[in-house]
Amino acid sequence: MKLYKIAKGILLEHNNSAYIIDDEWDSLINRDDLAGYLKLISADTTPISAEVKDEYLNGKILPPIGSQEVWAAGVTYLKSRDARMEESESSGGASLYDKVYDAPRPELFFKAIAQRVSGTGAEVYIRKDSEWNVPEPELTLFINSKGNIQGYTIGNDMSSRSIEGENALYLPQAKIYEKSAALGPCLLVAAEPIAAESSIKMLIKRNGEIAYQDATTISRMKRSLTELVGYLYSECDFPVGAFLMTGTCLVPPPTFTLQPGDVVEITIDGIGTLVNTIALNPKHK
Ligand code: DO4
Ligand code: MG
Repeated sequence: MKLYKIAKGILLEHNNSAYIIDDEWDSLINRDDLAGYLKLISADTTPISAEVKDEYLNGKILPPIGSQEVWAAGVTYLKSRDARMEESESSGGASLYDKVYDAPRPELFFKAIAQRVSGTGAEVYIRKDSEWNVPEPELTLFINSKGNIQGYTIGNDMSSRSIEGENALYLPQAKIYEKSAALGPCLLVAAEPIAAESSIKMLIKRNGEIAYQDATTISRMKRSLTELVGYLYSECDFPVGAFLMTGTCLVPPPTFTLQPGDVVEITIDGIGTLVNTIALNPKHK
C-alpha cells in the first residue's frame, strides 16, 4: 500500500481503492506494524471515488516526510566506489572510498532537514559554485523511532562531484544545500522487506531528449538494509523516526554534468517514479 502526502492531507492507496486519512503525518507513520495499522484504517474508512483520487494525485504531491531528519549512506555499491575513487584521484583521497567499501562500518552522513527536501514534480538545485553535478538515485528507508523499517521511498541525493572530488572534507558542502534532496512520490508500506530484485532506473532528459539512462537492481548493494539502520541508530535517537538514503547504484559517465532545465526521473519497482527538474537557486544566482 502507498501513502501520499497531498495538500488535502494524507491519501492511502490500497487494493485499487483510495482513502483520505485524518491524521498527522509524523504520528501516523511512526509506529510498529504500520502496514497492519493502515489495513485496519482502510477497512474502517469510506473510499474516495476514482475521479477524486486522480484529481488529488494529478495535483501537487508533497515529499512523504514530516519533521524527520534525512540521512544517507555512501559507497554501498561498486559503481559508487569506483566513481568516487576516480573523481578524488588528483586530491589523493581515492583510498578513503576503497577502504570504506570494505570496512565493517559504513559511510553514513547527515543529508537534510525536511525543509530542504523537494517532492515529485518540484525543482532540485545545483550549486552555482560547482561545475560537475549529478543526481544520485537511492532506495530510501523510513525507519520508525524503535529502529524498525516501516516503508520505502525513492531518494535523489543531489551531489557536487567537483566539490567532493577536490577534497573529501568538503563532503557536507557537496551534499547539503537548499533543495539538494528529493523524496517521493509516496511511501510504500509493506509488511515484508522490499524484494532484492527490485529494479532502480534513472532517466535524465535534456530538451526533450534522453541525455542519460541506466538501470540496476537493489540486490547489487554490498550491505544489508538492517546493517545500515543498525549503525545509524547505534548512538542517535530519532523520536519521530528517520529517512535513510541507501547509496547510489548508478553514476552517469564522467563527461556528464547536470544543467538547469534537465528532468531527472528515478523509478523503483513497486514504489513509482520521482520526477524533478534541475534549477539554480534564484536567491543565489
Ligand atoms: O562518499 C561520498 C558520498 C557517497 C554517496 O552519496 C553514495 O554512494 O551514494
Ligand atoms: Mg548518495
